[in-house]
Amino acid sequence: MASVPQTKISSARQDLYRRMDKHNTAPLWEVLHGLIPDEPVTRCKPYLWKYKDMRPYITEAGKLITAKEAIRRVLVLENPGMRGESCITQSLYAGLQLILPGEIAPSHRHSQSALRFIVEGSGAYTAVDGERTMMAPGDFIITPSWTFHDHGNPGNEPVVWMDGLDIRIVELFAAQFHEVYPEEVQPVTRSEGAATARYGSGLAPLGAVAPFGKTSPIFNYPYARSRESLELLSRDQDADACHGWKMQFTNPLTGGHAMPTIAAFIQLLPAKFKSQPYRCTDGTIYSVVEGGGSVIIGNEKYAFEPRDTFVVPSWTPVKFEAAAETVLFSFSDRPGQEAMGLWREKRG
Ligand code: GTQ
Repeated sequence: MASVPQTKISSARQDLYRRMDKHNTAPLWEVLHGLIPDEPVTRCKPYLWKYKDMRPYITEAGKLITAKEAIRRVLVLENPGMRGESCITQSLYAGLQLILPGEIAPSHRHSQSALRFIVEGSGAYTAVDGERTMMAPGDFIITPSWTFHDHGNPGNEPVVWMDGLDIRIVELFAAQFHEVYPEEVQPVTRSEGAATARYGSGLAPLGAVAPFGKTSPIFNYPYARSRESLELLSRDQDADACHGWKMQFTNPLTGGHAMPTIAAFIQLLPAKFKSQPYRCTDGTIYSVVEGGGSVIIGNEKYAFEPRDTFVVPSWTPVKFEAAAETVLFSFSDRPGQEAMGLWREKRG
């Protein structure tokens, strides 16, 4: 081979590529490094959406379109590195949904799983598979895959929550299904609190069959309980240098993550806390619940306050500086990575 001149090789290669190309065939060696990079590569960029910038757009959208017409009146939080793709990380979707007093967001179901994290207002409900739950700020609510769900606001104030969906994960597998319920609102078949009573107090009915398959049978994890758990945890053990006091929402029937595709967390950072740098392979979306401070994501520094949303891309170092005692909610695609043996983290 050494005797064949470089230019000749190169034009012979080009000629081979052209002929193969007609048969939908391509040379791996031209793309190998891009396909198998040394470390995570993603178009996902760090970003922080200030709620005080978002709130006027949400209000204006509320005047221009009804929940009924929109089906879901949501402002999609688009990652600046992936504009137009309706995603906040490569695998996850996030948006801010508004429901005004008297409105209904009609019932449907889809194979994508959804979470709701309530950002502002109370008096609205979400219904899942025949049971309604009222929403209050800080509540973490799950809509399991393929369960009919509708939202309604019989109260007297606007309610806004962050939606998190595994849209890109389901799309990757081309396993998307969607169906509209024949009526606007599904009938209520169980009393409010039934799911929590059956599964959410360390009990389960004898012979319980998981009502939502791989998803937690509890679909509302109220903030009052999460906050109290953080508070009590913080009294008995030292804060973790990277996370403060951090807990994951679990499925009481398995002890694992509450959803099969999305992990959700809540953490408490003490006032004046400066975290050690941390990175992990699950790009993570945060919603600020209480407190304030700043976060350094890679080379970007953002000040945050309650109701802001920010995104930390995969394998990007994150550092927190809490000015006041701070509570952060977050979610990521960790369960899928763990199931496939891919998840990694690095401290320091
Ligand atoms: O509430 O069912 O943000 O189906 C996107 C798609 C919310 C919902 C979104 C949805 C929903």
